[in-house]
Amino acid sequence: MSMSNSLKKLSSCVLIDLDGTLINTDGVVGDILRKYLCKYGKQWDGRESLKIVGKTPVEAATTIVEDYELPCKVDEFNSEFYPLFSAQMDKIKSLPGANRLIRHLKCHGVPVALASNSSRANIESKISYHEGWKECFSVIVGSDEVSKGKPSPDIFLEAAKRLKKDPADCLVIEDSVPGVMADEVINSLLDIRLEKWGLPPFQDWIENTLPIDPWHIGGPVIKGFGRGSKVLGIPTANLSTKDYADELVEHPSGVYFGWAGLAKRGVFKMVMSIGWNPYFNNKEKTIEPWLLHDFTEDFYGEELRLIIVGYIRPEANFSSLESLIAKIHEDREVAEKALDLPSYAKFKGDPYLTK
Ligand code: ADP
Ligand code: RBF
Ligand code: MG
Repeated sequence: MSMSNSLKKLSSCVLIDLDGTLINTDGVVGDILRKYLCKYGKQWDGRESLKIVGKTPVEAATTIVEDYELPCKVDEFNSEFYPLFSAQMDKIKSLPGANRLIRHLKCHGVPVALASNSSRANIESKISYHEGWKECFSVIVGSDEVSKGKPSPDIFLEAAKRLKKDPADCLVIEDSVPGVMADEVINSLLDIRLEKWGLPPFQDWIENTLPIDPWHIGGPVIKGFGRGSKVLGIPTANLSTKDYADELVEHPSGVYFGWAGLAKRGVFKMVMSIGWNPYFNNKEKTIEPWLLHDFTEDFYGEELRLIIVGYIRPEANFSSLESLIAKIHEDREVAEKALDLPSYAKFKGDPYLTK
């Protein structure tokens, strides 16, 4: 996810991309292609979605037909793919922070243009499944309305023109477009600080935490890498990730907090990392909750229930182990304090935690 602003000066409006930025199109596209390619005896490699999301319809189809050596023409592929895609459009979910962002901009009267490589008709269908979204965009530009799609700047220039703004006054929010330079790269929409770009700041951060829609996960505590207590002095009761594959894709990596329940031991405050732990460069996304309590024994295999109520920061890399440890202790203090606020404390009694 990147944000770019050509001169890094104050912006008065926003040009925003749709697929991969506001909605998670990959999931539905992947499901369709997995089945579709079977027909030709080919197997969909999920990583390919990186190559096609954000492309114009013709470019995306060309990539698939060529990469999989399909015995059909690009327009034949498209005439079969689009009806399947349209039938599944209602299943495309908004990305975390998308609703919050566009509603905030609308509420503060900041003009927003939706600038996407999809066709205009497809953009309109996709957003029709998200209540209140259409009204949030003053302008919509699709790739069929300009001569060249992204990474050519035509779509953005046309969007600025229709907003009656100078392109230099526009903040562009976009997931990665190859070949486009960004002024700032962020991990997810949760990390946008609009005030940096001269736009009205979000007012929903409380005491350095961002409330999220509570997320419930639970399962037996599994063995991790064996380094939490040993290397960091910070034990983390890992949960299996394969049981939450879909949720993990949906939730940005980062540091979160909430409540943790162990049926025989009680309910405890908890701060956790979800992600690849850049300092250790894990190959897989892990879920690592640190329960803020001194236990006298391990509890491997016990059912651990979590209600994740807020977000603190993106995962980071550190120049030393000491600085990683110091940051995690800072996260602990933030979480410990925030969880006493009524809006977070109220989840402590939720029966999900101990049932
Ligand atoms: P692993 O790599 O196997 O996860 P850790 O060194 O991270 O090992 O230690 C985690 C284990 O320590 C947990 O699975 C749990 O059994 C135990 N443990 C003890 N105290 C805590 C705590 N406060 N928070 C989380 N786990 C704890
Ligand atoms: N690891 C990182 O590489 N970068 C981080 O920013 C980071 N933040 C963490 C925050 C918390 C609250 C916790 C509990 C862990 C964090 N870790 C982070 C993960 C830590 O590396 C992990 O617990 C160990 O790798 C043990 O498996
Ligand atoms: Mg652990």
